[in-house]
Amino acid sequence: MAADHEYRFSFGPWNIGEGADPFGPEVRTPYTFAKKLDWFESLGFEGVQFHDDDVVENLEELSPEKCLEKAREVRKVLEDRSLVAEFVAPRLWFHPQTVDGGFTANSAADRQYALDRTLRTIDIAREVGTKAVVIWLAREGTYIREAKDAKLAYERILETLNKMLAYDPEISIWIEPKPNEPTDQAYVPTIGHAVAMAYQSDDPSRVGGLIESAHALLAGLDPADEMAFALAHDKLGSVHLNDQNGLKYDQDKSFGSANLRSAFNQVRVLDENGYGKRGEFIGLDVKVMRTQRQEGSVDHLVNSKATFLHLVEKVRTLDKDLERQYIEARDYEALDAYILRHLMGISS
Ligand code: 3MF
Ligand code: MG
Repeated sequence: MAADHEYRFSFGPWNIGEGADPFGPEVRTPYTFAKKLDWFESLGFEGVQFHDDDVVENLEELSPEKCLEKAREVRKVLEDRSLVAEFVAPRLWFHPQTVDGGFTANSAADRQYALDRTLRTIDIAREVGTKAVVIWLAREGTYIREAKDAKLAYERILETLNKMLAYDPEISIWIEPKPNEPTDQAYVPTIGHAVAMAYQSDDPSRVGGLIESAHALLAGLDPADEMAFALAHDKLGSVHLNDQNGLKYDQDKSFGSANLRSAFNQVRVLDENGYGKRGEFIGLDVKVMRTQRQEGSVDHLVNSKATFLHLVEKVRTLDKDLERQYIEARDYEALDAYILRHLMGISS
């Protein structure tokens, strides 16, 4: 198996969850943040992904100074354990003032709330020790298209990106595209949209994307090709590897669980293009099955990481000569069969 230390892994505290879904409550008891950090260490995950309120609980109730002090405390806790914050993302979908979205809300007061909270997230990111801010545009969309002016919405998103860039000359913004859920129709649904917005921004070099496998699948796109597109533009800040069984609710299944070949191709595009060599993380945005008992709360993380490393091995042990021969002969049937045999571990 490929060596762990060649890749840096990350996930967010929300990935150790209690199993609540829209039809039922929690089925496992929550673990403390400290216990979750124990797992980061013991399972070999160096990077911690945060929402702003994962770093500073109840941040709305604290003064800006107190909030930054708390963020510095978290940084110290991470440093003591040799962990690092990978990014911080403003949680712009929970608060009453984000019901109609943040940057694209029809209410000017709500848009101001979203901007203020995002700039505060940048302050938190700085204090907790990362220069990356992720923007998942959760409610920036509509349930019926007539509810918002879509062109104006894109202008407003761009305006926010520019305000963020101007606020702190050192931060990078990674847009995490998703085509739907919780809204029906979301703005910036694919990495192509995100990259276009990056080029349109005041500092394209500081705007990129974070690609989540399931989000690409929900858009009917191939996650590996989405990653290739971002890599071709040098705009792949991070990834959220997971899986998704068709066009359903956002499932966040373990990596490779629904489509092992798609997972193989994601690992292939990352590994063959040197992703990770500049410190980029292999992020996992996976959810354990609701049926899992308390003691199995992190099995999905263990399994996803192991699958990733096994697939790195599969990528590196592919017979390149054979692959080239099949491609030169335009014998894609033979190539197809060879890939399947290779994934199944059949040597002849
Ligand atoms: C939703 C997501 C989010 C983002 C997270 C970080 C809760 O489908 O994937 O997870 O990844 O907010 O930006
Ligand atoms: Mg995600």
